[in-house]
Amino acid sequence: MSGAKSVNQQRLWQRHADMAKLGGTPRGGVNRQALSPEDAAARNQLAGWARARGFSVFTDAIGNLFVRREGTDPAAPPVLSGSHMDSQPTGGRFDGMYGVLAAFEALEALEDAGIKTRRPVMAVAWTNEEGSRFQPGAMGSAVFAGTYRLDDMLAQKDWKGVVLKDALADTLKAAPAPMRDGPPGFSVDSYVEAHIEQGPRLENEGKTIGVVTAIQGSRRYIVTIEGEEAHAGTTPRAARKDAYAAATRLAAAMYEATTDEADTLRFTIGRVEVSPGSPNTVPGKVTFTIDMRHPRNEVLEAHEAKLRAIVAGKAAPCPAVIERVTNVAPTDFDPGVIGLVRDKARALGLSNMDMPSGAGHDAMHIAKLCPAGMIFVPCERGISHNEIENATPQDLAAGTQVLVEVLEALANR
Ligand code: HGY
Ligand code: MN
Ligand code: MN
Repeated sequence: MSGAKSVNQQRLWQRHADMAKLGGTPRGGVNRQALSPEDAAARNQLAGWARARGFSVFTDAIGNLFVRREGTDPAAPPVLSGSHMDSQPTGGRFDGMYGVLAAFEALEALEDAGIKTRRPVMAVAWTNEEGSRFQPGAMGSAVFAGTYRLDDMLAQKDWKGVVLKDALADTLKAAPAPMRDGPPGFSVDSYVEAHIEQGPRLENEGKTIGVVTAIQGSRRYIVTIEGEEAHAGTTPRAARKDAYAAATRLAAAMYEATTDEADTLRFTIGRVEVSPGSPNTVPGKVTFTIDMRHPRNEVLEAHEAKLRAIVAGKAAPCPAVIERVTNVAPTDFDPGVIGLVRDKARALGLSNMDMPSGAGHDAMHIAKLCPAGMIFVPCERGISHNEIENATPQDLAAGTQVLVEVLEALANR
């Protein structure tokens, strides 16, 4: 029996429904933020399913959760597949979770088909991919790849001041798993991540499988503007150091400076904090986040210079600083893995197309360690990072069939 034929569409769909209850929102989405009780519940759920199948489960010092199916050569570097279970605050039930459940379904399908692989095959749920609670995002995979230092990440705080180290300790206490000794990271033969596209191209072109060739570059910043609290009724405009007025000048200039004809540059101000946040006090401090993306690093570089010039020139009379929090270069995936994904999709008679990824994924860090690639499936109207995110059981199963065939080929080469 082939691995693909053992993919169980109903089981996979039901697992999504079970996981969507953990952090489920009234509109049918999920709010399962990194290292929250909901995240811990998802970890326990996955570990419980894994143990019931006789797979081994372990975690590492940044909380990445691994499920291992043994190979005939246990010392061989494993083939790894997975994604993330943390979500945006108003997230969908498929972003990240599909990649984790597809990887787990692949392990189950190999088991059900009685397929032996030389290399172990592993599923992984990376810690804090979204970076919406704790920055930076794709944290667990980046620490695993040696891009970010573990201690630096443990010291990160969320918007309420909670230290990541404490949130991680609480999570691992609520979702206990054997801890792998030593710093995160081990030798991996290859990595393949399944994910919903989070864009409309597959649906528009009527294709089932996205053969992902690359991920665009992404940079994240925090702008901090210092004003001076003052009375809203008595303080003349000429005497004000209004941090929010300065923020609006900066933001307006930045939107202008990042509006490109081809509409390929992505510029987002997603979070703004105004303090003290009182209606009748002139804001004394404003911070806002910037998320900027483009397929070419030199374009990001050039636009970063523009942002810095705007902050330096348009915030007066309020001093302002811009700090770069992340800088992930564009990722090109391994031609061998790309070819394997395309060949297996074809062999399964699934329509497919090569495409880059607009969204960031854990694969961008793991691609630094080993040959890596991604498999996309469509999501309804390309909507994601939204509670109405949707996908079909058929497409999820199709992507998983390609995944299990690719993993088996990689594990036996
Ligand atoms: O932001 C991203 O691209 C990813 O969905 N976290
Ligand atoms: Mn994701
Ligand atoms: Mn996401």
